[in-house]
Amino acid sequence: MTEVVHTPRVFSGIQPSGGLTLGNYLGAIKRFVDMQESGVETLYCMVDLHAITVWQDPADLRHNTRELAAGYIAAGLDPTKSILFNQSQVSAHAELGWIFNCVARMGWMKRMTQFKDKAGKNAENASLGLFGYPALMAADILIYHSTHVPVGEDQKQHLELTRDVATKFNHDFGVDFFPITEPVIEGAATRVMSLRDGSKKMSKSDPSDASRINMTDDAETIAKKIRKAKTDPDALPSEADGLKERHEARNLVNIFAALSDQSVDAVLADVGGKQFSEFKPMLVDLAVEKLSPISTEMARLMNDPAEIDRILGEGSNRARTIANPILQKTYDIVGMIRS
Ligand code: AQP
Repeated sequence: MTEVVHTPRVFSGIQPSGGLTLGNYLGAIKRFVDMQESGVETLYCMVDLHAITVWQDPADLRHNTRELAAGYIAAGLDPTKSILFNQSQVSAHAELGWIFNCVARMGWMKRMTQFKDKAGKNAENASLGLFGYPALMAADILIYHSTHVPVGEDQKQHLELTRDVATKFNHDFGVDFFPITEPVIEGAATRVMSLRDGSKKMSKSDPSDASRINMTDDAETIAKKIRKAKTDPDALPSEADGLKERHEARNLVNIFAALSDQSVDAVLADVGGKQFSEFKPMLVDLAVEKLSPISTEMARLMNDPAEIDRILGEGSNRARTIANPILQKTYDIVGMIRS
């Protein structure tokens, strides 16, 4: 069998399951913009079908989907350069998701740490959708024959499963159809941690608002949250090695590095020896400088929800033109009659 060479194509998505956080911005959206600007074909999705794997109030879901779209655009994603759309408008995701439910194995799903974290102690009461989440995620990616997926560190295991699904499908049907996708996990902030607990990921669904910076927070709120962020009593080290056992300190330095587009080493060369009483105000100034224009633009865009819906509709049309032929070919490979 000759190996098919797939044209580079980037796909990624974020759940409209709450407001955007600094973790989503640094771990995902900022990287999305970099890839858009590199000139490769890029598709970015609001994964609303994933969001409903846990309960979402319908009015909140609509609002959060539009706000996420506004966040994408305000952060630099350009609907004329990237295809921006919401997942449920392109039914091929759900259709391929079903086929992948039949390819993926129960044992693979049971190993997913995100399911264990999100289902918690009451796994029996979790939705079937939450359990099967990674199969739909594999479909999101592979329905476009995507070759690269920029994500935060927490999605690494799901990306490995996507590769397993593609490999098994290709093997089971004796084809070289789906690409083996590369995760792109890069930058100083691939895992932004909670401001209240350096061992926990910053998350939009954390019950404590003080644990995260929301992309809609105003300057005063950002300043208050950073001032109150948990730290330790020591001065900052001059080298990254000195942050190894200092989770909270490392987190703030990583955030500083990512926001200022510097390496951690470069930041520490500058701030090594400073106390947090000096470093935190520097971080506040930087965060406000970088995030305020985004939140202001998000608010402006949210004043015109019809325009956001129009952009998502147009993006969905463009996404369907790529996805539908791949879905038809998949049905054909599987043996479904298409008359
Ligand atoms: N703390 C984080 N640091 C770096 N990257 C992060 N991402 C999320 N949190 C961080 C990245 O953002 C993208 C979208 O994530 P998602 O919304 O689809 O789901 P998630 O990873 O489960 O994010 P949240 O904020 O924790 O959402 P909830 O609370 O609803 O579960 C992914 O690329 C992710 O890596």
